[in-house]
Amino acid sequence: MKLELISFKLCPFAQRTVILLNAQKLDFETTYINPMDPPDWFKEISPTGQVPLLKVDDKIVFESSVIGEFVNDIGALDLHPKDVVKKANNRSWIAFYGTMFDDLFNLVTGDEEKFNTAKINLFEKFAKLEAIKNQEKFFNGNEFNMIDAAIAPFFMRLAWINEFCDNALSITKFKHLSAWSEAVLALDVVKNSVVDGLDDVYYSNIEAREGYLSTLLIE
Ligand SMILES: N[C@@H](CCC(=O)N[C@@H](CS)C(=O)NCC(=O)O)C(=O)O
Repeated sequence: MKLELISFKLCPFAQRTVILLNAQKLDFETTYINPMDPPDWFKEISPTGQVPLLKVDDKIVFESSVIGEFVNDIGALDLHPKDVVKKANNRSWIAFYGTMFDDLFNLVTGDEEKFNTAKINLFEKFAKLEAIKNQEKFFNGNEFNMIDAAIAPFFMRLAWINEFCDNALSITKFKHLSAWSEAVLALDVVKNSVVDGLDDVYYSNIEAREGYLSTLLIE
């Protein structure tokens, strides 16, 4: 089975796929495109115009959460809990993260009003996650699972924003969430899921968006 990931270096959803492919030690090729200015061949094969897209031989799988399930199906490890209720619950929270990525986008691109609204929305969601997160290292215990991989790109961007913008979105008051983020970001499979220097690119992206967040940059 030949796997080709169509990706964009800054895309958190594509990063999810990289984490899972690497966690499963699966071989794959990567083709980078700019989804804001996509080549014609991409428009022809992508139903949504979005990355990530996984080519499996000549078939297309799209939507990062579905790609994640597929990678789990073909991988040697089952990165979901065995218990079907826990598994469904994990998938529900993975769907919940989707709106957090929307809030993050609004935080990076929005004016002060949009920034403040997005921050309130996001912190309400953090409180909900904090309330259900246990003392365990990862969401389900000591093992890194799909539910951790799906939020890893979010934690990475949040950590960058806090580093670049004087802790503008500090989550230290959420003890479980903070510890979970640290544990996830410490993993090699997460660290190695982005190209070198992506933090600098992210910094430049915040600057270039000229939103309220860009006024909080400290370097
Ligand atoms: N729900 C999609 C979201 C993917 C997504 O938003 N990708 C962005 C790049 S990070 C994209 O391709 N944007 C181009 C567009 O929407 O036209 C997934 O999880 O795969």
